[in-house]
Amino acid sequence: MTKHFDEAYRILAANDRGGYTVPTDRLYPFQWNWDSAFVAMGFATYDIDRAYRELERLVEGQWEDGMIPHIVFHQPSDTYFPGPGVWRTGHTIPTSGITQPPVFGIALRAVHEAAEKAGTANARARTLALFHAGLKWHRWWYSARDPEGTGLVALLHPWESGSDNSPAWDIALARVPTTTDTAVVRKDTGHVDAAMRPRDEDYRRFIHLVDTYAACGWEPAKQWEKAPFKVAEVQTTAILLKAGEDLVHLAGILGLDEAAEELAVYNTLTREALLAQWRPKLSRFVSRDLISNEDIEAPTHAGFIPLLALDLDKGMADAAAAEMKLWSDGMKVAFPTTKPFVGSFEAKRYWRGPSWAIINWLLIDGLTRNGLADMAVSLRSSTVSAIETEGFAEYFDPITGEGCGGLGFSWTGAAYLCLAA
Ligand code: 9WN
Repeated sequence: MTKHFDEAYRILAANDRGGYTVPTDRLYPFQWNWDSAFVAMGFATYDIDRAYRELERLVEGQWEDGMIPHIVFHQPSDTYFPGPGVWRTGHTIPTSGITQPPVFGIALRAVHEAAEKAGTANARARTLALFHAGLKWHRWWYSARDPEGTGLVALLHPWESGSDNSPAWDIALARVPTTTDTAVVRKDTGHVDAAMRPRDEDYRRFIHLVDTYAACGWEPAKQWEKAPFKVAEVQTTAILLKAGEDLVHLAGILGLDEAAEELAVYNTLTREALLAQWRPKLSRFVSRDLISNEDIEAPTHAGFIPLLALDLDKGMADAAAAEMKLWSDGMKVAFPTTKPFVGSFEAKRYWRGPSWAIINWLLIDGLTRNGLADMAVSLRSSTVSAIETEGFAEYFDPITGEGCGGLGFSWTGAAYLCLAA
């Protein structure tokens, strides 16, 4: 076991590029938003200063309007597509123009608590500065991505979900044209097996969206109006709510009553809206396609992420647990990101079936919150033993347990440090 802890420390050190961590060498050579939030929680288990630093460096890329972008291009690299020249966001620190799940507030609370416990000097001041960045970002989510005040936030690009080519987007993404103004010159398939990655057609649609929003000058209201892809998404909304709860908690500690009240209003609205996405006949939550105005019923892990932020009544919690068990039965490594053996399930392709340590981490917290301790324990041990057996892979084939995608992966290291402890 010590050997695996040492390996996790070694990976985080090797992926350090000066206060921020790349997800893995070459395949992802920049700072990614939600990766860094998970990584900060990993650092918080042994190096508080470095944990704060990870979040501080991420916030260097925050936009005036409050958005924290999904990638911050601190230094150039030619091993990734699409780079800053494709995004054309015109910021002093080059960034992408879209965002990613707001795990930031959850991470900030974890880092702050670790700092308090260790009696770290300056903790309060560092937390305070990051708290303001987090608050600004939550305001952005509600104004830019829920302009009608529904309580559910919408994604304008599948990459914003962090679950890029999940079957959840198949119908909505099929409406996006495959034409692009930008040449699509993929680099990912030079690093990992193309059979594990999104298809070329998906990439053309991803880049069509980037071109569309760049033509809007990255202005949120214009993008909202022109977006050919608009999904009110339950995974992101649940993460936003949990992060919102954690920021309220921090506001209490920091004596910021007005901020606490403002966040609590958002949280109440979102809690009700998220609960309304529960579908008893599916025993899970569903996202909504805001263009067709239909539920997205594709069976993906995202339907269970709301457990992270809601206290379900026993009937709902038991139903969700029974459904999760059905998906996990017979799997070597839970939890599959798509229900096994439905038509869209692919055990090795990105987000269409594989198990990811960070998704398991969110599910474990959700199961624990909802009194499903046995399932939480077994998911935790399945995750830890997958890493110990296969190494710190980006994700795992749920059927064979094989480690896939990039290796020496930062968030898998962070997940190990937090889950195996
Ligand atoms: C696009 C870095 C990121 C993760 C995402 C994962 C993958 C990027 C890509 O890698 O996405 O953002 O190029 O495939 O899907 O969740 O943050 O690890």
